[in-house]
Amino acid sequence: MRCVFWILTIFLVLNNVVAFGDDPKQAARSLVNWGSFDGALSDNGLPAGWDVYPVGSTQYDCYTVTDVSRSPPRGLRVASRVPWTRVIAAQLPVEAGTQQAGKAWVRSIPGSDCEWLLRIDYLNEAGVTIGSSPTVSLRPPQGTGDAEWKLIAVEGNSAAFPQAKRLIFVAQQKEGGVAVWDDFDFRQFTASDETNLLNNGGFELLAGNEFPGWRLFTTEPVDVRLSPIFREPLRGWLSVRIVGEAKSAVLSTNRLPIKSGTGYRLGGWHSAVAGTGQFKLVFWKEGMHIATVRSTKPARAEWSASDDVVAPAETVRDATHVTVEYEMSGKFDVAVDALRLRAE
Ligand SMILES: [Ca+2]
Repeated sequence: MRCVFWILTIFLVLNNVVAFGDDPKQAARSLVNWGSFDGALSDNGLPAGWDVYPVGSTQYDCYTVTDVSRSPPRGLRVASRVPWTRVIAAQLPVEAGTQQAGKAWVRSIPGSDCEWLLRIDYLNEAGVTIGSSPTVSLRPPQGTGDAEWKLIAVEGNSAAFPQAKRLIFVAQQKEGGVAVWDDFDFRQFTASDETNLLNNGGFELLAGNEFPGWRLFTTEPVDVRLSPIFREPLRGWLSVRIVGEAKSAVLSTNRLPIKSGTGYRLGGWHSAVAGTGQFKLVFWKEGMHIATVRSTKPARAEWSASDDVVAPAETVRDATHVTVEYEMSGKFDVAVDALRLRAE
């Protein structure tokens, strides 16, 4: 039995090393045609393969400009006077067993009131949308004249929609907004078959500096900042970096409902430029704290994995909810990625 366990463990470790070292998404090229608008444009003023909806409407402007762009020479200026202007950046066949990741940069033209959405839609043979990835939305503070470039990122999994034959990568802009978009990117790659009870455990959904599904708590109003980083040890584009100083700062999910009679295991990757942090599972019965399980592996300078946060079923049998947390204290500059929560 023990022998089988070790063989399985070694297999899993080797398998992970191969998977992490050979990230198909890193190798694949973007499936968006001229995502930075530096190639040939077709009759609709956009690169081939791009579309804008509602078709034929005069209630929006959508054209490339050279005076504002994130990567010169061009960006895509969109002014929406319909409830939503939809820009389709890519439309392609979807293969079974694939995951997708899309991202785009956007900035508002000061004085306009913007709201943006990014999403992947999955279509059946007849071209009807049968499902979507989580939608990531971003709304810069109104009237601030905030003209900083912001990144929006989204990911989807075609396994959720077995009938899907095609997909579209969609950016939407709300009525009243005037903005410039640039550097669209979309990749399709072999899906991971690992189960994960966490949404956005890999920090691949991003709206500016906010990671949907995650919140940062600190004991005092000090400067603790979240930001995306592209130093990428694992599958995907993004990791979260947390920099600051506090007696205690906690990056946490919302309370996730759990099943009674089940144990849980949390895994994740982290690294620290300064200070350190640790993974935690915190169990709740309704609003009451029941138990906390912590990792014993602090973050080090280089990325390292932790898979030691284990809550046996008997310890948490009364719990109704769990929060997945990453806790820091003192002065810290840490990065976290690839959190995975499993029932066992
Ligand atoms: Ca990631």
